[in-house]
Amino acid sequence: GSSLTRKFFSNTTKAIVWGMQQRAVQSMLDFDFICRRDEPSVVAMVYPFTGDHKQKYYWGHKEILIPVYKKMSDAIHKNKEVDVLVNFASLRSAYESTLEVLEFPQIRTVAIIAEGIPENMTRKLIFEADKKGVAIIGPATVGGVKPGCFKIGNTGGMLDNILHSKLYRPGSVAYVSRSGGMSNELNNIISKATDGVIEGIAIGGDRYPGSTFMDHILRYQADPETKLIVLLGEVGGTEEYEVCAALQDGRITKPLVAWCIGTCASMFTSEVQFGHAGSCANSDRETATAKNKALREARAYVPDSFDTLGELIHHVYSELVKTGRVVPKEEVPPPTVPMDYSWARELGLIRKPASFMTSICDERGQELIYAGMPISEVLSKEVGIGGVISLLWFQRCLPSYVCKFFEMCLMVTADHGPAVSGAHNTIVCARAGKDLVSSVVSGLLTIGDRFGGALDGSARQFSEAYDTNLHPMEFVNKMRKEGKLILGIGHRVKSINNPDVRVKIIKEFVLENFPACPLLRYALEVEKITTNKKPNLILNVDGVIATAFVDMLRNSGSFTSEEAQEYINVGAINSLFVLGRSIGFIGHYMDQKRLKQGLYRHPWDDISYVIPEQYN
Ligand code: Q5B
Repeated sequence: GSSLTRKFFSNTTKAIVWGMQQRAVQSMLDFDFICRRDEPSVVAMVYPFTGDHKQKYYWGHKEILIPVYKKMSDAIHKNKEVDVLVNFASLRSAYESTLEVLEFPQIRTVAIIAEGIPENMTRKLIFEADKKGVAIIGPATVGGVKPGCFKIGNTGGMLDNILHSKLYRPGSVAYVSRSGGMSNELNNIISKATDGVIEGIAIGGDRYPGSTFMDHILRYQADPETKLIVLLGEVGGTEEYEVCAALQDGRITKPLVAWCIGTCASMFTSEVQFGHAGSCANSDRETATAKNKALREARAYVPDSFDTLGELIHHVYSELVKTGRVVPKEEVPPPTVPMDYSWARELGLIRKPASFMTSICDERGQELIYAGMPISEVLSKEVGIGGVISLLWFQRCLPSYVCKFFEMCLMVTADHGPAVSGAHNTIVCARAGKDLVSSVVSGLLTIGDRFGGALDGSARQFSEAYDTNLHPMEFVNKMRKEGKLILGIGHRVKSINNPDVRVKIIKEFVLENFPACPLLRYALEVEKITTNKKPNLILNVDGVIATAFVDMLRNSGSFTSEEAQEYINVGAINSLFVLGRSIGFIGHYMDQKRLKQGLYRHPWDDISYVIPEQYN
């Protein structure tokens, strides 16, 4: 590894992050903010799989944009002040991206997060970096932290952890560990036992770390602000013996507290490979116990176990304070960083009225739920389309005769030929080259009081007349007096001489199966009067469905009278025709496309031109 004694990070360090690591970048920016840095430490990201663009991050309360570059060279050339790369590339691309960045002399420190990079490749990277005097932290590490200055990626964990370990301001204790997870524990232990961490590096768990314990310990030795050094070694490797040598030959003079984890390895009868690639003792010398013994003999402060590491650090630190070598600084509270909304909500700290409410369908769980019924049950109970309608439109399971009624209505209204307003529009639209949705919508938009959408008005008119005890004749006369058409009455082509079979089918089913159908019976009385005047003034398909629908709402026992009225008021009665006829419109769209019909133009001989003759 490189023996660089320079400072790696300051409170003006600027870095580039390789990889789309939005959480890590936000965590670095939040750290910067609580450290009271003037500017964010991350100035750019590199991600070769998208084009150049910008990403939004928080800087305290504000939102800022950080550019993402496709090419490393662009990121580096546009940010001359950057000297650190935090490389989140995967084990497959970490080698190449690190080699690439070593071509740019402005980059002085590279943190490699990936675990599992082949050892021969890591060694090549170390060789190249050494030649160029570039420091490498990692691979297989979370990185490191310099309180008050800079944080690599996810080091230190969540913000509350960072605040708890007071990493927002420097202390006087520097540490080096292999493990990233244990570095978090050290942040905690050191913050409790002393005035806090001044710098902490996790060199990573690989057999060939880019920088070594010694590299960092010698940096800490050279830094006048560092008063106490903590080393957390582990089973495997022999580097701790170099630390012993440096303690003995005077290269390390600052107090050094050390512990090697993995002493439990001796309890196993066979050789133990711990989690890190490098944590396996290949000889007695590499065991944690042997290394702890050597460190103790070399004048390091070594506790009896990891459990008392904090006490020992506190003891050594207290001596430094007593002798005046450490003068604890006054605590200044860090600025607050607003908590992320989603996190605060998860912790139950905040609530907010939802801007959206829904009461029919829940797709968040493993299984889609229609009004309380899981979709598997919808299918296993064979509730049919009618059952799905009762769940999604009315939030309840309606009796099976009602579901059957819905399905029959959909079937009889599904289509009534190409000549009716809606189908005609769909066909013209499809022939103009439009898509399915546009063509179907064009047809649906014709549904209204005159064509197919007379159900709502019909339900209203008939129920109002019935509820106010108007005799059918009085109702017909009243409507005529007011110059209003009775909605649900009359048809262009159907009449008593050419009865509408659809009406007959629905009427017979309803009369037979509904517990009561006073409104339909009332409408049939009205029909007797209107057909007496003109044979085409029959109760039409809209009228029969509308009055039966109201009878269902009022007499099925599934709705209160208020609920029944609500559906009439909100215009829900057209629903069955709208849904049914959509089937036909889709059919007409497909048919026109299948028949390869060209653009429709209405023939002139079918248009009567009645232009005012202004100049006569
Ligand atoms: N008169 C449907 O009229 C139609 C009267 C009436 C009192 C009435 C007309 C009407 C109400 C709306 C309605 C749904 C325009 C129809 C449907 C789906 C469809 C369509 C399809 C499918 C037909 C002649 C004389 C006049 C009028 C009087 C007419 N209707 N009086 N109440 N309701 N109905 N729409 O034949 O004295 O001579 O001046 O608006 O329910 O859309 O297949 O085509 O599945 O796609 O053009 O079935 O009834 O009759 O307007 O020339 O009137 O009867 O006042 O009296 P017509 P008009 P007068 S189903």
